[in-house]
Amino acid sequence: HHDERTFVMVKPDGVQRGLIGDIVGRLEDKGLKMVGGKFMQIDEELAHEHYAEHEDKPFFEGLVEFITSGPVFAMVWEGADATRQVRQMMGATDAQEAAPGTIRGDYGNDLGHNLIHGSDHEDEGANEREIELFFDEDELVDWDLATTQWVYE
Ligand code: YYY
Ligand code: MG
Repeated sequence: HHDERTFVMVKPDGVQRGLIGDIVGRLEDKGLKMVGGKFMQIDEELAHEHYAEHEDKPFFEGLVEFITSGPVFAMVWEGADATRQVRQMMGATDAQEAAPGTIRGDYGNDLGHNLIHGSDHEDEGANEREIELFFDEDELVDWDLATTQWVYE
């Protein structure tokens, strides 16, 4: 199946630094297919819901402040094993530790300002939950990407 969907977001630092195009380009180059995209501002309530798992962590307040500090580009991408593939392309959470060649490793140099969010592949159903939180069903586009037959056997 090439149809696993995952939630991806260019965070406010990535938007401010003009990296939307680069990040989208990397996912396109991988052969993944965008099926939804929304340039938007996250409010306090959505931030709390999205990062609910981190509610009790000491960095939570700063995380909410950062993610609501400017516009983000929220997306849904589709492909084989998409959630884990995107996580691999993102690199480690701390951009200082992320390997060169990953998005965080190539563009970031900080733990909090790490440019991109992707659903956690180790958290069962996180992808579907996050997609539902950010997108209505009618905002997702069912379409055939012409190159898919050349990306997958
Ligand atoms: O999924 P991922 O973004 O890689 O990391 P999470 O552990 O889910 O943490 C979410 C977010 O919180 C992370 O991208 C940066 C920030 N954060 C932080 O500021 N300080 C930490 N010690 C851990 C995470
Ligand atoms: Mg996470």
